[in-house]
Amino acid sequence: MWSKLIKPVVQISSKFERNSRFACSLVPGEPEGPSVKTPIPGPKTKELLNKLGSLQQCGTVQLFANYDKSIGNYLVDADDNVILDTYTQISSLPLGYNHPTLLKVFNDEHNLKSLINRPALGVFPATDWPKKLENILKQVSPGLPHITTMMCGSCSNENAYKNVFISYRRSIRGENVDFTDLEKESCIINQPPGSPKLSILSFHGAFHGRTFGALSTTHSKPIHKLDFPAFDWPTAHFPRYKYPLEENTRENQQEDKKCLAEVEDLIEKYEKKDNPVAGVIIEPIQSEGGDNEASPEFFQQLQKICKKNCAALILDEVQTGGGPTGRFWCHEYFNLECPPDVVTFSKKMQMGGYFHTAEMTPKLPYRIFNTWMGDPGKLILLENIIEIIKSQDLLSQVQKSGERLKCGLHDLECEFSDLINSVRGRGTFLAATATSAKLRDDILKRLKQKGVQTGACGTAAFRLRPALVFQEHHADIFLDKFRQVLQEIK
Ligand code: PSZ
Repeated sequence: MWSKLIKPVVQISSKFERNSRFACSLVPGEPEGPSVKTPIPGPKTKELLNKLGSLQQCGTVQLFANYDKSIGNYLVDADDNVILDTYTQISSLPLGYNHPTLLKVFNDEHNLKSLINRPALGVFPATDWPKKLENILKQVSPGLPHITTMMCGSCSNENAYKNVFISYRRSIRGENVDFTDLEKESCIINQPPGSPKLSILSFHGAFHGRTFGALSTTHSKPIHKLDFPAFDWPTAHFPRYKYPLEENTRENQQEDKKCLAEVEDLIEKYEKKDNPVAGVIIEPIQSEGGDNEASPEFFQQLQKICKKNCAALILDEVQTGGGPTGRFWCHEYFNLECPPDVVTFSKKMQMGGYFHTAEMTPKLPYRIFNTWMGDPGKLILLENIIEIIKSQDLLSQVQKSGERLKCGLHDLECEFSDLINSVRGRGTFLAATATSAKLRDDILKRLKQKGVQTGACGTAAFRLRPALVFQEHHADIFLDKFRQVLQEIK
């Protein structure tokens, strides 16, 4: 549906494609490549780390950025190091830094006023809000008619679960049956029947956020979860494939079957425990957990299991959504027989939220609600981002750059098979596994010193999450630096 909307406008000529050093950038003003002047973190970043450290825990800060100087695919740090950014703010920056169109968006007075008069959207939306939802978000909907806007990815999943529980309980209670007095009294003190025992099934290795409900479905690292009470909700195994996929089809199909059988078993077990599964949440590519893929057939079967058991299927497209896989939504690759019940988004979409079926819409107001419920300023940015994705045919660009990157990574995994393996992913949403966690960390550190920012995921994997304006010549720079690093380590 989405792909039909796109008309190629910007074509890089084949001459440029062949000699990518001279290729023109989609974001004007980009440097020719990275340049590193100091060790990273450099002296200015260290000074700032000291200052920030006196105010808060800042052990996760890698560097301080100069967002005035950063441009396109290049992040400039406090020490003026120019870094090719293939990680883009944890995959949340669709057009790179300081895109000329986005820089001008708030010169428009109406847009500026939408930005500074931030409404409580559930109560006082602006006159143009329905039109904006229709023209911007509905336009990219994966076939789902209703939209709930939210703040971040965790908050979108969290509210999607509540939405799923509301509709599950309605289906049990009956369409127009009112709440009982006992329900109203018991929910206030967290007791059934008002606060019922219901569960969301999720997968080992999943990441769905850090807020309280979402955290019970996050299973990627102990550091996210230690010390926090959690729901007794079922956790199934996500397929773990052998690579290369083409050479391990039978084994990987067996893996799908095993994981799907476990989902069915858990649904039955939790039904018997009086904690029925109202919904199943899954990432199209498990991201934080190590960029683990599952086949279209796996997702098709999972949808069937959900339908059979009256559990809603929630696809978490927070990290995969907005184009990095080469389709606007990653689950477009899965040929599902109908859209999932809920699709959650954030990151590249700038604002959080979820698309859902009409049946999923609560009958009563004020059940899914908070102060801001999104941000019109972010939707204005998204409007412009979507325009650029279409006019510059960025989904095709992602596919082309992704192919270049993946081919190059395959070459490197052959040449350095003692160091890296299991190259995988779609579009530029790519990853590979290092032979140990220590080696992976070393690779990322060395890449940084050569002016390339990448990300880690899972126990020993690293991932690429460039912007949609990442082109073939950027891929060549990345592959060249990566090759140098592997050569040094070998
Ligand atoms: O450590 C962290 O908190 C990180 S590192 C990457 C993320 C979080 N990703 C966020 C994320 C996600 O990848 C998926 C698939 N679902 C939900 C979330 C949560 O989004 P935020 O961080 O916006 O709450």
